[in-house]
Amino acid sequence: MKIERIEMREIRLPLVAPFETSFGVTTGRRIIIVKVYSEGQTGWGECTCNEGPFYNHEATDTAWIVLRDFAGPYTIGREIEGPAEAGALTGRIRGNRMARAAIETAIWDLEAKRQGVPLWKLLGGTFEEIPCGVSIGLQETDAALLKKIEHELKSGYQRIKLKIKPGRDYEMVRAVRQEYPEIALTVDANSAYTLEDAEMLRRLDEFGLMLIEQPLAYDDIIDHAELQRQLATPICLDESILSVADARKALQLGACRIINIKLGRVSGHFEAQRIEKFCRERAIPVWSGGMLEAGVGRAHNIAMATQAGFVLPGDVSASKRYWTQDIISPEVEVTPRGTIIRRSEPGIGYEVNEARLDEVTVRRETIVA
Ligand code: OSB
Ligand code: MG
Repeated sequence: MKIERIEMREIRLPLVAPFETSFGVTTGRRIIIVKVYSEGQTGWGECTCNEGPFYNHEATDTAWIVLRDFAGPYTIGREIEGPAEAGALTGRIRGNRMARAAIETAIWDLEAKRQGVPLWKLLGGTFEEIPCGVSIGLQETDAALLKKIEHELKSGYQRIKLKIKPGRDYEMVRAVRQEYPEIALTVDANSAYTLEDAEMLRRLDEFGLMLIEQPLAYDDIIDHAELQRQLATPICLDESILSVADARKALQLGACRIINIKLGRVSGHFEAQRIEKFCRERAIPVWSGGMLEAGVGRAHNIAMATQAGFVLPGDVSASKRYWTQDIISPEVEVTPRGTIIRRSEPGIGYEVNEARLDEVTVRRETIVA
């Protein structure tokens, strides 16, 4: 297989509600969507980086340059056996995994369409439906947060994740636990703490959280290992895990007991599969993270999460939680039991709504041999 053409475009999509984390507020997304062409087939990928370099080093504009000037040209016209080799074409690029993954994942979609099979099947997925949770951003007040939680539970979501930061942590989680003593509850700090906060983090143990996500620095596993020794609550790493090598080192050190896999953060489906397998063989649960994706990225996450190691509810929720209108058809829907049912159509299983895509596109670039 040879990729003959890559079209990239930036779209702008306002979020239905602002999303606040410890590193900032997002009100609208600037997303790069990639379409790859080979022998009459096409495949779609989404670059999952944020607008600014605050979650990790990547940002929409830097990803645009990496895609246009490096990852795209390195991919075009090169003969590969299949999508498992796509990542290696851009492997000399350091970091910038979300930019690289936009192309890598698009090639997986293309290959699945070429074979006429759903992407989940090509990936070896087994689950017919995947369990879903929601990630709720920081709210002004506990009352506002409780109202959001009530709404999401009524929709059927199986797990609630709360964003926390210094000053919005122990008391806030206590207020939620008082109202909902039984629900599956997690918290995500996005690296807002240091070991000096260990005492407060230890006190969170009393709330029986399913996990605490990335409490310490994005590039640290040493301090996380120290913290995990002090906590009963399992630590789940997000930002710190970029590869199966990172997963191996983190688990070897005892820096976490659970791993969140984000396709972009780990450079695409190939590396995500390696992490899933490594963790599954060691009974380490994994789950699909989310990056406020539009439909293409969301569809890839759904396919990924059908793989057997994805035993915990993911941050993969319905399109309507984010967008007034998504870029795919049908939009992603969640069942009343809080699951998403895998699709039987070839590739990612959702049609890209190109008219909708054109409507929200602000720039384009085409890369050809
Ligand atoms: O840490 O999981 C995170 C969104 C943007 C950046 C980082 C994170 C998140 C989320 C949202 O938690 C998950 C989603 O609903 O897509
Ligand atoms: Mg996270």
